[in-house]
Amino acid sequence: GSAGDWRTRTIYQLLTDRFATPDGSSPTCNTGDRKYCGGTWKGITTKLDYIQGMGFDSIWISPVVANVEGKTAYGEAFHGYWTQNIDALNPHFGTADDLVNLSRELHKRNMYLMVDVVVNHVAAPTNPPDFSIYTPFNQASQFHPEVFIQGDDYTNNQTAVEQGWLGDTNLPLADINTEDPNIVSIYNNWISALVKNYTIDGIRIDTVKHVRQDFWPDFAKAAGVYTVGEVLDDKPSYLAPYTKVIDSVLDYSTYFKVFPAFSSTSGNMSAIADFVQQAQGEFSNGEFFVGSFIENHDQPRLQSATKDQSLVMNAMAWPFVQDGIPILYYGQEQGFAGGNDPDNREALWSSGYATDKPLVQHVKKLNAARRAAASALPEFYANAAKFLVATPNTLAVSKPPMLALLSNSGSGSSPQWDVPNAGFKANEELVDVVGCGKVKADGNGGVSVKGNNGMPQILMPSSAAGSVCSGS
Ligand code: ABC
Ligand code: CA
Repeated sequence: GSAGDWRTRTIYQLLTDRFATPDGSSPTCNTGDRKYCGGTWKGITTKLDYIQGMGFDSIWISPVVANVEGKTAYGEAFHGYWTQNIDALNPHFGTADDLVNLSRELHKRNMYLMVDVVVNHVAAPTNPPDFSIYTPFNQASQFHPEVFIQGDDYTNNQTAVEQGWLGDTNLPLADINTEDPNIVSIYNNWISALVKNYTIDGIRIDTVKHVRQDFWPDFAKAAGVYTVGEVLDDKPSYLAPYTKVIDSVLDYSTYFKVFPAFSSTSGNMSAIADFVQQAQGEFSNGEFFVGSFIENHDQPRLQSATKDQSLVMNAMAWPFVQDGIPILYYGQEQGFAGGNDPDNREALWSSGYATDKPLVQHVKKLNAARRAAASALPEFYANAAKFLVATPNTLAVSKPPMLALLSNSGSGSSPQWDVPNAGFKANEELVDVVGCGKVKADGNGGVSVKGNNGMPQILMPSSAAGSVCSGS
């Protein structure tokens, strides 16, 4: 799929090792052990109903290539980011047939497959690395010299960020010489074949800021599908240039405002508006193709910071009411609360894949709301979100026909949103697709709403809400 094809989609991010076992068993998985727990591509294939049932039409899976084996200083390579051989698949996740089959089963359901890819480095269980173990890069000359990226390099030495090594002396991530034209062409051929062999619809690219920017356009072209890159930084101005060399980026700059805004009742929500507006101005397609998220496998889960369900429900609504492509990290819907890596990588089978939980139902509504909005008004995806109210404790985000009313004032509170020019028709009947209550626009198409128990509201004309509130 192209970036345009992905814009109408919503993504469920999962860690292949932690999502589902092939036989439906539920082995013990202690995240602290950092070991393979038994999830596979076949396991994912058997659980597509669960994902689709929440309204997602795309999944993002862990890197698929063969990783270093055995126990390293940081455990086993269950997450898939410790490449050893780019020409072989990770046998812990299944066979080539299993991956082809997953892709095929997704496509039968009109779902998309996004695969995570790493080109920046390989992982070295020993220091110095034994370069002969890697395929196809098996010579020291194909790597940058071993110099680790240091703390302030991140802010003042971009060359070090690109040519220095990630990891540490316990487990170096040997940095590939992506300046070498032969290596560039090997990678371009590799990504092109990978996408074709497994009919991949989009790629999530790891460590994008650690490779020179002008490496990326040809790589993205060789992939030929939507490319969304991980540039782990909190400044829109740092992310912006990368939106010009690949389709888009994971929206880390907004994330760094969204997470604290909803982590406590004293968070600052107006900071979200400031950063989103900056990104709308500076990114090459505004915020339209960014991957928008609240959690991922590198960051602590929201419920490690707050257990207040109204804050959690407000935060979860955010990716669904803005311009980018919503991404939900598996397990958030089950209330998982792990902190930093590796605690945030729980096995989903421990939840029993229950679908009657409030957060599962919430996600289902959010997906349905987005779809209803777009079917009522096809320009929905192309209309840039506007902030009609932005205070430390309230936001009103307009993305017609949706008006999202978010707050972080917490359970038990009654947030108030006064939105004089909300853009509705005079006296129009509106429905809040989260709580399914009714609201009436005033004579100028504005609304004045008092919230209940700190919950978010997503207003739409009743005529646009379709069956979102008539179902379960
Ligand atoms: C392992 C252990 C960890 C242990 C670590 C030392 O080693 O599991 O417990 O703490 C993979 C695995 C990890 C593993 C690493 C290293 O490999 O998943 O479990 O950690 O062996 C991507 C992936 C990530 C993956 C890799 C490596 C890269 O999403 O899952 O990790 O393939 C940097 C990279 C970023 C990378 C991230 C983990 O490290 O840039 O691509 N993620 C600053 C820097 C960032 C840096 C970040 C964390 O610190 O600027 O570049 O990310 O080190 C904001 C600032 C940011 C700042 C953040 C923290 O604060 O704007 O700049 O980020 O305000
Ligand atoms: Ca590099």
